[in-house]
Amino acid sequence: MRVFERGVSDASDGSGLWTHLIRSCAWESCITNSSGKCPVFSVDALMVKSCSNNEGRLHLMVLYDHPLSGNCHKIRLLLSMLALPYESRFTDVINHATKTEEFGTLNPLRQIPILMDGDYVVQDSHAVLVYLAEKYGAEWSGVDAPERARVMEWLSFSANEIGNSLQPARVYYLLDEMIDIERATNSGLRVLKVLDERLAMRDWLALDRPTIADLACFPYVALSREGRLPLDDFANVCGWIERVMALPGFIEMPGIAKSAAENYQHP
Ligand SMILES: N[C@@H](CCC(=O)N[C@@H](CS)C(=O)NCC(=O)O)C(=O)O
Repeated sequence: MRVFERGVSDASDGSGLWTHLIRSCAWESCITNSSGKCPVFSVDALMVKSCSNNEGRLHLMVLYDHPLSGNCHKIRLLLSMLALPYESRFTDVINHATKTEEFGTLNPLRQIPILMDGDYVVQDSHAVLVYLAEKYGAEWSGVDAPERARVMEWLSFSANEIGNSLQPARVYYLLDEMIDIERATNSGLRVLKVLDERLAMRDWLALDRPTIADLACFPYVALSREGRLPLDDFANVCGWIERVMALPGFIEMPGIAKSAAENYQHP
């Protein structure tokens, strides 16, 4: 699978469609045009990979997104791993772009990520992961009740335990947001211990294969150093981070780069 990042400006046909496609997707069936500059997609690839609504019309999914958001990165990872095209709509959450009345009609909690699949709007990173997996890649969410329940346990862990510890600890140090940092740090250490114990005997959190449970928990664990919670004492967690990073379609975000050893300390 290849991700084309270069030649984006050359590739725009004025509608912005190509730009979005190129920015957003990992395509298997791309070819390069004669100038060697801009990727050209075969009609077949577009038909296969584009999404259709209930009337069968083709459309591009829209992700309300911010590059520094770990919650948005969960969705970016799954979209990339499923090779689904989408438009990343920059939402300046740091400067309160979600606080408007208009945004409140999309998500009354005024948070990102939000996914629009045609007219259908899904808010909350975990709900979006479930939606995308059920619709486009069922093996990512569990194929029967016991599997799905196991995946849900870890989605819940991500929303509650990680969302109330590693995520706010990071925001405290990155954005000076006032929180009870002592409590977040202590909870964060407990979270990392639980994960490390879980991963002592297994490669993936929920099942014997990667699922949305791993993608949900991944970003804020991999970013935990930014919340001054280094991973030096959590060797199993470090091994799992490497396995997630090795998955086909894995994409980086600021603070989570394959090449940057300083992202986290390997013991
Ligand atoms: N439970 C939500 C949490 C989403 C969340 O915390 N989003 C942050 C950005 S990463 C946000 O929009 N914060 C703005 C705010 O809460 O006012 C999810 O998993 O999507």
